[in-house]
Amino acid sequence: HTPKYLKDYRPPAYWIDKIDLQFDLADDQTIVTSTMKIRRNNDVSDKLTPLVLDCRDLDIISVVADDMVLCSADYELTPETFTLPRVPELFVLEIKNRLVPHNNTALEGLYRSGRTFCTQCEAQGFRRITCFPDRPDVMTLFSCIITAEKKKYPVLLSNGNPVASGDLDNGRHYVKWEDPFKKPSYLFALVAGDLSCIEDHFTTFSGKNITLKIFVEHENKDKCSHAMKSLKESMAWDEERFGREYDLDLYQIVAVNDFNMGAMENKGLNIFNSKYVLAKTETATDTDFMNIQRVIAHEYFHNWTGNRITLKNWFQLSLKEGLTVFRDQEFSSDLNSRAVQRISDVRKLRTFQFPEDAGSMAHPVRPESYIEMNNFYTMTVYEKGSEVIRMMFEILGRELFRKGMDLYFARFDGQAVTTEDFVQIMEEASGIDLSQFRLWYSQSGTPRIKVKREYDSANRTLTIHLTQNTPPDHNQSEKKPLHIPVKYGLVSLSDSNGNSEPSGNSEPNGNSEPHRNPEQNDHILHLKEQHQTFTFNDIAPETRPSLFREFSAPVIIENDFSAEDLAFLMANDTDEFNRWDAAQQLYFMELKRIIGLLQDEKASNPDKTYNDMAPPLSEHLVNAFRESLCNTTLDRALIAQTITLPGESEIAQQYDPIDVDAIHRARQIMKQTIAEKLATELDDIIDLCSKADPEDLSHEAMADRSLKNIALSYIGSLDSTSSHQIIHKHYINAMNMTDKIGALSILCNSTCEESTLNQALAQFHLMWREDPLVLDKWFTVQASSTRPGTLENIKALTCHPDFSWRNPNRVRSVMSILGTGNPYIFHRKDGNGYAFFAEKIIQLDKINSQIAARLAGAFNHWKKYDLQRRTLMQQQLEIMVNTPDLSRDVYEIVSKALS
Ligand code: B3K
Ligand code: ZN
Repeated sequence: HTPKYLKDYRPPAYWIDKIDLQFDLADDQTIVTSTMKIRRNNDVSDKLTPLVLDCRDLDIISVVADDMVLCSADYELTPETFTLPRVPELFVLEIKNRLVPHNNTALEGLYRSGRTFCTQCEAQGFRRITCFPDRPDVMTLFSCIITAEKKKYPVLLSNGNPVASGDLDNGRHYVKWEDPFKKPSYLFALVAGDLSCIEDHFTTFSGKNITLKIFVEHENKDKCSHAMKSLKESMAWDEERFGREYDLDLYQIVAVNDFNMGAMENKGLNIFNSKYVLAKTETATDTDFMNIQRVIAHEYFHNWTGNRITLKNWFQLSLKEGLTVFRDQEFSSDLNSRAVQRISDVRKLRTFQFPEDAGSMAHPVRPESYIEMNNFYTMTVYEKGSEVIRMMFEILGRELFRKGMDLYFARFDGQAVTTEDFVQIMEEASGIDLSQFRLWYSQSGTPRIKVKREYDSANRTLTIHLTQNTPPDHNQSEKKPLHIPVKYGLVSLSDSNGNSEPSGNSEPNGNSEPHRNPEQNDHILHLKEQHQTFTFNDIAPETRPSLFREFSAPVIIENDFSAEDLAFLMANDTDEFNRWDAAQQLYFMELKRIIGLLQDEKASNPDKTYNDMAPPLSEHLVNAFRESLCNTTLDRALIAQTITLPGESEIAQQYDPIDVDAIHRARQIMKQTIAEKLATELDDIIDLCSKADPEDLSHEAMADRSLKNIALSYIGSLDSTSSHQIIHKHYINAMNMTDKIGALSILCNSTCEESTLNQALAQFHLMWREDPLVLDKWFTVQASSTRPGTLENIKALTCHPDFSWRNPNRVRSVMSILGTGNPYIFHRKDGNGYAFFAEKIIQLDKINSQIAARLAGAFNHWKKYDLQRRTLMQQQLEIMVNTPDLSRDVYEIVSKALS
């Protein structure tokens, strides 16, 4: 399990100009024949340089080099390499090997999902199919002949265009595919099965007619229209916003049930987790609909950012992922609500990426080493990577950023490049110096920004002191100051549009006037030093700065705001994101106060449990909450976001050590008090928002449902039969999945009678047991419950006849929820959560090490807990790391957690 380093990167010794693949598929085995045109890379190799191809556990049948049959003594085969010691400068190599796809439970390479054959090659799955230089900088022309029994596998797909097809003997048939674009092996794909096809068309801006096809199991034919609509929206948006046109005549999407991640952008043949394709209002929630739109777009956008321009090596992963996430976030913002999109993206970043950046797996956006590449498809590479692109967008401004993107596509089309190439092109297009900005790619950790205000009433000046600090970690023991764009406004009652220019300041500490480039976006402070001071002239008293508008940088902001300041910003800031954020800060402030009171009470009465304590909530908080709830002029989707309290994991980040039980109790007290004090207001909102047509997917209808369901969750938090009855009634009357699962999930977290809950769960199961995606939800609501007995129920769920360790969605529906979504249960003080979890990781590792490694990340923050929990987690980590034959995937996560 030795690491690979970025500093060791060398160009490939040989190029593969062309590969012709043939797959002979059968139920028991698949024979793969690969014919490669190989050319020495004379820049780095000579005739003594051996040809080393990657492979993984391949069963080789024959090898022919330039028509010469080789015997096994002519080549060297290890579990991971195939080597020919001496080869000519130019030659043809044919390798035949045997695969057993139905035994491939790793779901990487060629495998079966139900009765369908499919592939997953990113990052390094192609080497499980055939011997090849399986690295993204080797770009090759692919052709692929697939043969299979016609009755069982009528649909045979690969990348590019079908160029020939026909019947063969024994009821078999074939299709030949050719991809006109050179691509790295990770973008290869093959699908064979008995699938339904939904077809549509898109006319590009140059008038080209593209055929769009979505392939699904026959029973899902009625669940594809939203995915198709999203695809067309994506194609139109990429033309409009980035000038990008689709480049093949055919765009195919296949939905499969067994898939390790969300989807895969294979050239011309995307393969999707069915979760991100299939939807109708009876079976999918509003969130599912939004996610489908986003993921369809994301994979489509990869055609330019990822496929046409690809990666020089895997350390550059964020070049395609960060950029493509930025593009999909912008797409969702343009099509839906920008503010709601930003809030949900920032919530995701704060809940998952910030802790990652502070834990044992912390790594820069461009990592410097990896043991298993699959472990680096992280929140940091994706979400922080997108924030880094977003900051460049803010620093350059919309027009120069677009100019930079145009130049990027023109300069690097057809090449494998680096994040450095991207930054350089942005500099070239804009003339803006990004040398300090580059640190965002190489330095890990979340910067903390301290804000201090000073108002001079005699001179009417407002001075803001900003200090940045990134805590040291195993990547860098000393962190340099970053170039941080601080988008801002000044909010006062007299000037409510919140725009004012900072004046220069000539503080003796050497801080200088904020750099102003006429081409740069207005209203951005450029924080570049560790300390910097910005002074604003002619400022009315009672003016509050609104900083980091739209969350202009991925940082932790430590304000000096009082509760009054926050309430003021909540009411008056023109930046919708910052209004929401002010509410969140206010909740945090109150939660911290209550947690403190709980801990104090416990310290003086160690026998008492938190459940017996109920310190009262501050009046100002209830008032601020009421104001938000009853604001009739606001978008209801924004109200829903504003009245959603920070989650337990987000609160936990503010503590070291983390007091899981106090956090849980404080949040519960807050919900219950609000539910009691604002009962009438909540009821009114629920009524008002219950009028939407259950089939309506407009922003307004979705907004109403989200607000209604949040409001219901407050009611459901109360310990009264009448409130449980209200939720139960909503469950019974729900006319779509959003409302159905919304109510069921509230019931699962309430103190309602066991029998009421069990009856509802049984009814739901009976209704939906044939639909795997809906059944996942049934597992999830139970695994998310904080009722006593949940851990025991989770154990029972993993033995349920409908549970399977081989299906990633099902595993996630229970285990990921326990490990990352239900801290109160996972961190049970007796350590049973940890022991169960580790035991299952070890078992799962044998089946699917990628998913097992994801789960193992739940232990990454063990050092942040109290001594008892820390010790218990450490024990489990040690059991795991000492398990014989542990996969590279789990080994990397667990060993890094322990070090
Ligand atoms: N590029 C794929 C992710 C591949 C993950 C490999 N372990 C999906 C995406 O980001 O679009
Ligand atoms: Zn992606």
